[in-house]
Amino acid sequence: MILLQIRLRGFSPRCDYIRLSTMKYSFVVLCAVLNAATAFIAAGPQKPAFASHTATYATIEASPIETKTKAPVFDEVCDTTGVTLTRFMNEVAMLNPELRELTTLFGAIDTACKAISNLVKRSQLPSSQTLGYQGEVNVQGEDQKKLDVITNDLLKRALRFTGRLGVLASEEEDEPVDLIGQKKDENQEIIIEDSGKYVAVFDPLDGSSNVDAGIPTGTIIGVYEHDDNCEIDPDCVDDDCTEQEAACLANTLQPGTNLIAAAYCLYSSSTFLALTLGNGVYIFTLDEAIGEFVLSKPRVQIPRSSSIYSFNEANLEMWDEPMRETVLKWREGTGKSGKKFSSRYIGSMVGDVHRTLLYGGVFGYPGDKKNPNGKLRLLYEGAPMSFIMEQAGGLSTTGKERVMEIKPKVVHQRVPVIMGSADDIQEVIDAYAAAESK
Ligand code: AHM
Ligand code: MG
Repeated sequence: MILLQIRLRGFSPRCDYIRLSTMKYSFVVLCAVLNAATAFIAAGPQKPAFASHTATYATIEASPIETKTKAPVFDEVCDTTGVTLTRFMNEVAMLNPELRELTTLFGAIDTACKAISNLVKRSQLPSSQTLGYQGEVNVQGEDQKKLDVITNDLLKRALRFTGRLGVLASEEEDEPVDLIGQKKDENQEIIIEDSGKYVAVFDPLDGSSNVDAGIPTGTIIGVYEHDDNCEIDPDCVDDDCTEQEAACLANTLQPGTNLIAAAYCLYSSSTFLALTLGNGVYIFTLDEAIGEFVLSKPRVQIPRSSSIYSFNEANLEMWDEPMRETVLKWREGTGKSGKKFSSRYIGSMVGDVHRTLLYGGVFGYPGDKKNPNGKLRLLYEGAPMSFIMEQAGGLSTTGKERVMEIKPKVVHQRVPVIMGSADDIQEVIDAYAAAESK
């Protein structure tokens, strides 16, 4: 009986979202029995290896997190087509008219993620010639992969043609791109509306050093409100221009607490799109047969504690003392939970965070002696992923402060990031606080 319940919740997220309190109770029971029977036959008498993880994620309990928007509830998730991303966004827009224009933006994100997924998948074919280095170095001194450049262009185009964006900043662009300014010259075809513009920040292909080996990679996107002060007059000269450009730049330098949406796409065994609009985290899976992202894990909740950590442990000797001590305790099983932790590290933030959201645990790239601010970028890696993590009931910290509250000073600013299960991250925060008070 216990086995049946675990399987029911863990392996059938489509059906477990249906609320038992609705009048569709009998339909739910039918779904439950069918799921349980199928899972039981498939699993045989053995206890499933990940039973403890699958039993705790994607639950439907009310989340204690702060909500910014109203979230739609779907009663017929068990039907054949499921809830597509397009339908989800339409329902969000009906409930939150102020987010109506976001639907268009997410239409573009939907298309871009599908196109990038296709590119990444095809990159392994000898005829594609998209693997390897571009021969260029980006502003951060990193060698750009061909796919970094291609996916950056792809995402930029997809977003700019929505007409809903004023400025965008990307890991692969030296400076934020002012779409309004560009409209006046080489890109006449861009339609920019006078109101409702957004600022998008993104990392088009995070973890691209993995891509040649076919290891999971991802796209990270954050969306802020656009400040209308950022209109660049095409006739401006010298200081006048600099001033206007500075106003535009300020649009991208907002703390994570100002984010109105964040999303990531994970290119792995399936293509996933996870998003938050400030009211829970929803994960969609690409159904390639119909070419649609279908809601597969509504209102994901990260387990409160776990026994998995995900760091580049080769840097452990150089980490901040509190971080190093906490991880050493987790290794030995002498931390707060008394559990002996296991290590899982892909080296692709999106993949590592996705697993952390579902199984629980801690993902981090802490500061160290050589790089006190770690490696990850605040604007388009740290802040959007922290928004998603917090909306799933987790925490995200530098050790000393909440990542979401840091206001970036420059576009490519780095930040130490330690995020994951609330109890485990609290242990890290406590260790930093104890070290500080010594
Ligand atoms: P990138 O944006 O240049 O791809 O770098 C970010 C990636 C993250 O996805 C990952 O967490 C980290 O770099 C891995 O770094 P390392 O190879 O030092 O472990
Ligand atoms: Mg990156």
